[in-house]
Amino acid sequence: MDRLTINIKGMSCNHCKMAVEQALQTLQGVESADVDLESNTAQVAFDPSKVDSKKLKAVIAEAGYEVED
Ligand SMILES: [Cu+2]
Repeated sequence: MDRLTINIKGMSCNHCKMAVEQALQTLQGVESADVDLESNTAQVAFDPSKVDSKKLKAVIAEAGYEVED
């Protein structure tokens, strides 16, 4: 299991937190996704044989939030 911290712009409330976490959890291979609104980050645990960081970031962008590289 790999872990990745993703910096995200545009999250302001609990709804945003849930939207990002749910978007990540729809991806196959994502074991857990935890958003921290204070640091504007998502901590993701995932199986690197099923999903990669590109896909994780793409699904966040699709949910309407900006990923910082
Ligand atoms: Cu919000």
